[in-house]
Amino acid sequence: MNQTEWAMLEKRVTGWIKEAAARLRASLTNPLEISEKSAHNDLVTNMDRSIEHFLVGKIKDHYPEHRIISEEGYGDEVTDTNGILWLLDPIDGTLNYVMQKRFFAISIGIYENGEGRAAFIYDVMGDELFHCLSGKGAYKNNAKLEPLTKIHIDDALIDLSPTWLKPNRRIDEDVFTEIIKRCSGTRAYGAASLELAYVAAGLLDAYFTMRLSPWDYGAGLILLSEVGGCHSRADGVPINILSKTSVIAARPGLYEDLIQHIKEQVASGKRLNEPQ
Ligand code: 2AM
Ligand code: CA
Ligand code: CA
Ligand code: CA
Repeated sequence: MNQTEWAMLEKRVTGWIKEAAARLRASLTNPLEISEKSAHNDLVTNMDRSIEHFLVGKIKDHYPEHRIISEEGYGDEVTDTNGILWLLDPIDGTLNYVMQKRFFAISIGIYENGEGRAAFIYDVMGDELFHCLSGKGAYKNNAKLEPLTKIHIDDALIDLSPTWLKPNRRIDEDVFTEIIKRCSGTRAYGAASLELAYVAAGLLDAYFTMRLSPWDYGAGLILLSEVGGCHSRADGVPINILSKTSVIAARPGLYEDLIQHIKEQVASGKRLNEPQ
């Protein structure tokens, strides 16, 4: 697609997201149909499905040749990154949507032949849209995000998703003890796309989680790259955007320090396995 077409896409997608968000806000006053997926805290609602159905319909109407990977099953079977690929999460942070009625997002990342092109992460209740067209700067609503600068690990605010403490974790639980003791503070917001957007916006310094899917991180990684942030799997290997993976994302400098720490832990015999 040429520049004009990307600019048109940016307008369209922003409109679709705002329309979907209005439906989500309205839904909070109605009873939800909630069911469990893989675990008691892995939920899906009628609204996850209905918002995905709405957005996939819009994408297919306007871009029939593009392919979609999405969480709730309205997307395509995709096994390669050729052409234009949308990574779509209709509600990122479903547990927050159900329990907290806030801190959930619509997340859309768009890749062309495996390269990030556009990202949209909308905090529905906070009314904050983090977005970028790659190479054109990243924005939080109308404010341009600054390039990320280096900081020392002792001054870092680090978001650690507790997936690294779960019974099926693939990492030894003391891998991060030293980091947690040293850093400025830890957080866990429970919506991966927003946590990545917060790193991009300099509101968090790093984010670490042991298990995400393409629709969780697709947009966030593009946004982060746009402001000079770094990301990879926990072992430092680049993320394959078709895979379930651990994700470490951080400011430059801090990223290298965290990877170095993990590598030292693994060298001393600690366990670190990728999700299957
Ligand atoms: P979701 O709400 O779209 O499922 C917090 O748990 C973060 O991890 C959310 O962004 C959530 O996305 C994501 N996540 C990924 N896999 C998950 C799983 N199996 N159970 C719960 N959350 C999951
Ligand atoms: Ca889910
Ligand atoms: Ca998600
Ligand atoms: Ca979801």
